[in-house]
Amino acid sequence: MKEKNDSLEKIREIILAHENIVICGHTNPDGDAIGANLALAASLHKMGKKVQVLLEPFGKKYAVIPNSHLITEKESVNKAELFIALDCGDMGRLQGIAEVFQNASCTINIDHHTSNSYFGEYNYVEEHASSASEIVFKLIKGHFPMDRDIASALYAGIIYDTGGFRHSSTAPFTMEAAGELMGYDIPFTKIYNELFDSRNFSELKIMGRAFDKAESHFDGKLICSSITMQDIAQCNGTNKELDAIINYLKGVNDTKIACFFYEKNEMDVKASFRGNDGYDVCALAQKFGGGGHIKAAGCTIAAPIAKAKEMVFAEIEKML
Ligand SMILES: [Mn+2]
Repeated sequence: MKEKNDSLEKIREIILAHENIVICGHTNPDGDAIGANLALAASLHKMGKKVQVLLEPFGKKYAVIPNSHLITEKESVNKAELFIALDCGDMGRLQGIAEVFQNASCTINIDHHTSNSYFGEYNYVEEHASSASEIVFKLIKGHFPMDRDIASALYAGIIYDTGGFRHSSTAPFTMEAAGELMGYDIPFTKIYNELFDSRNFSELKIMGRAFDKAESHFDGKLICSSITMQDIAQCNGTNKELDAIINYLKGVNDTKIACFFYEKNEMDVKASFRGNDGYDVCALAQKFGGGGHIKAAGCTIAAPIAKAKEMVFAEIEKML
C-alpha cells in the first residue's frame, strides 16, 4: 500500500525551482535528523538559496555537527514557498507546525522511516536507506555543493543511525558514501567519539539510574526501564540525555525486545522500542500512534508510566 516515490531528479528539479526554502527535521532530533537537515541546508545555502532550517534544541554532543547557525526559531516561520520535511515519518512529527507545511506552496517529504505516510506533494522515501543523511548524500552528490562541513554532517548522520555501521540497515552503499565523505578530510574520530563516547556527568548519572531500575520480563525476552521527571531532576540532567539508554537495554543477552519509558511531562510518557531479529517494533509503536523503523521505533502515550507499561507489555506479550 506504499505510494509511489518521485525520482531524485524530480526532487532536485523542484528544489532548484524555488528560492525560499524551509527544511524541517523531526521533533526531538537525533544525530541523523540534525546531520541531514544541516547538510542539506548548508548545501542549498551555498547555492544562494534562502534557507530556514527548523530543529528543536538538542544535546551538547551534537555540537560536533557543523552549521547549526542556520537553524531558525520555528516561531519565526509562518509561511513557506517550498517546505522540505526531512527524516520525518508523518506530519505529526513536524515540531507542531504541520499547518505551515500544509499551507506551503510546494512540499517535499524525504525520509527513510518504514511508517512514512507519503504526506508530501513530492515524496522520496527509501525505507531501506540507513539514514536520511545517506539519502541527502545521494541527492546532492555531483549535483549540489558539498564541502568539508557538509560532509561532516552527513557522516555524523550516517554513523548515528547505523550505530557506527552496525545496524542491519548498513549496506555496501552506506560504506561507499561514508568512504567518499571521509575524502573531504572530515574529523571522523572526533565525530564518532562525540556521538557515541562522550556524555555530561548528569547523563552518566541518569544512565546509572536507568540501569539500576531495569527489569527483566517474559523469561528475559523483554528488558525495560523507565526514568521519571524526578529522576532527571535529582541527577541535575535534562530529557535530552536519555538517548543512549535503550541500546544498552537491547544489548542484554537473549533480549528480544527492549523498552524505555520516560515522563515527558505530567501527562505524557515517551516510549522507545528496540527489537532484535524477527520482532517488528514499528508495528508495536504504530498501535500507540507512533512509528519508526522495524528495529527501532517509538511513541508517546498519554498515561502515567505504570499504566503505559501495562498497555505496552500486553501488546508485547502477543508478539513474543
Ligand atoms: Mn533517521
